[in-house]
Amino acid sequence: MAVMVKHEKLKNWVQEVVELCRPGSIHWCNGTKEEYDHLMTLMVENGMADSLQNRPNSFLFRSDPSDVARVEDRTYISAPTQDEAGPTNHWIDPDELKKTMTELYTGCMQGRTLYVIPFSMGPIGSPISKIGIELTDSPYVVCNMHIMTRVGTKVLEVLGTDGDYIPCLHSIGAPLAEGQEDVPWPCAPIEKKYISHFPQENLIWSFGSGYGGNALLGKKCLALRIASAMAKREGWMAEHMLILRLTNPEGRRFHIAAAFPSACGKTNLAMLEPTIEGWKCECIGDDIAWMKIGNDGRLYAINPEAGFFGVAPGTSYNSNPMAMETLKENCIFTNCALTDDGDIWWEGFDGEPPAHAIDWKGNDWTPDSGRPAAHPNARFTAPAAQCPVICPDWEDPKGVPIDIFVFGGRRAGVVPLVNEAYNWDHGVFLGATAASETTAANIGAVGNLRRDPFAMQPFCGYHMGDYFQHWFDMGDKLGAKAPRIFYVNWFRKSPDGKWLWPGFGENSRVLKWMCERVEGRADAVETPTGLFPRKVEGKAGAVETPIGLLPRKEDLDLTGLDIDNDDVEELLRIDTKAWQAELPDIEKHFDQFGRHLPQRLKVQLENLRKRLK
Ligand code: OXD
Ligand code: MN
Repeated sequence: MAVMVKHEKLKNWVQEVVELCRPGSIHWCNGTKEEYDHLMTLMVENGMADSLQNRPNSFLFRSDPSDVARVEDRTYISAPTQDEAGPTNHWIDPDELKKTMTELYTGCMQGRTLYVIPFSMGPIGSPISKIGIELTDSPYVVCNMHIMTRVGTKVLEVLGTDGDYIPCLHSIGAPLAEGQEDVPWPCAPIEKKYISHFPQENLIWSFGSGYGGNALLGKKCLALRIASAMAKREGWMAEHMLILRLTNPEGRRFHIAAAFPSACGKTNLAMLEPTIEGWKCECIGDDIAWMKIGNDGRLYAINPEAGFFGVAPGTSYNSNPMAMETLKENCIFTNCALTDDGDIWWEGFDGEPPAHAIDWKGNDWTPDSGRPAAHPNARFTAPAAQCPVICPDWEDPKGVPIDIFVFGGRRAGVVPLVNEAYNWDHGVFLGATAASETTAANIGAVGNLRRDPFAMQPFCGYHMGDYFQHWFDMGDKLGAKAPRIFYVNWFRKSPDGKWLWPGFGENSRVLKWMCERVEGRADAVETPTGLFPRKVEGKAGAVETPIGLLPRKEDLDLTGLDIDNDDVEELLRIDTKAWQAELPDIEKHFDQFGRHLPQRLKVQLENLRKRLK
């Protein structure tokens, strides 16, 4: 053991896991480049990874075809009672789940190395940060954790002899018998996969999958599911949100935190290049925000991660040039295609498709193959510090003050380009009723509409009804200093299936309207009058509609944008009948929360019903 460990509890836990999982050896990770290079060399030699000849210090992995995404059906919030986990989470009694998983863990690391990864979510030593220790038998996980979190001996120093940490146990669930040949991506079959959370104990047990969201336990498991439960107990917020800073031509800064479901463009928005004159955007994070109320009463956010684990297909110099620049070197690619000149490729990449490639399953591929070369949920893992538009304050331990919350999802119809909530309670209603078409980020059907409240449906570590109440409680504490709340839909289509809004950098036009609404704060309406449409004066105008405040065409800066007038009208049109048709579904959605549904959400639903009459 090269590292001196003075923390008795940690040493004992590692010893217990060694006795249970019986690894061939133990490695305490120090987080150095040498460690990363050594493990990558090992994986390339063992045939688990390809070293990319045309991308410096970058590697391509192909997963087992069954292990390509998060497995929500096998993900558990094992609170003491099912009522505490709520209707949106899978639940198994903690004792029963531990018994089942202990059997699975028994001897599961045979023939493999157990890696001990000390990591910090958030800058090491920041008052908002948390320390985790992941024990894993996957060197792929170690290398990804090097990029996605702050790994190293420094973390153990901060922990000292008795500091708090979140224990995260992970195994790919594929012991290697003596002499048995390994496979490039060992994992367990689906029925043996368990991604388990014990929020009462701040404990994570993951078994059987090597895929990022199931295996890099700092991310979804710690920074969202366990952290959301801690945040509820301790009075802060852990959200599935990107964080960005927009600076207007006068130099005023606005900080925006936006929640969209997985694979709905958070990374693209976080690295936005504004198309409007004089506006600048800087990225602070692309997936998770931890927020606490500061001494001045405002809400401060940090990005607990250190890298981006983004969806590769669709990423290009056209859709996200800053991501493409970030990916130039030092990256890990998973389930992308390999070109003949030793680089990666995916659907939606710039330029012509290669004439020949090796697809994500390792087979020959040509554009005529009739199947995608990269898996739709192929991913890149990239150091955030490499992003050309990373904000200089992205690692500021005290965080950045949030001015605006944005919710949204992927909806081909009904939901307009943007609307503003009338007030905090209405904003919580918008978040609580958010709906989106499902994507390839989870194993399951793609394109089905589902309610995904606050984009947290797969990530909330306790009862979603209580989570809604937590939002109200935070709003009450923040009072007049609470961020303003907006809802967007970049994905509206015409009846013939054409995107109505160009998206990407052009989304800056919508963000500009939001910032101007915030600047004109004194003129904002507090409660709907029911007399609509009524112009609300402010720096940027808005009209009251049954669903919220909408910009008129003239309120949006569309200078230089080639867009049909009819399309803009359609993007801002409220179809009262279509909205009335949403009501029964919202009611059904709310009903599942039973006595946990805050009364204030019922009031909001009734208000919407009245406004739609
Ligand atoms: C992610 C996800 O990986 O949300 O960020 O699935
Ligand atoms: Mn995510």
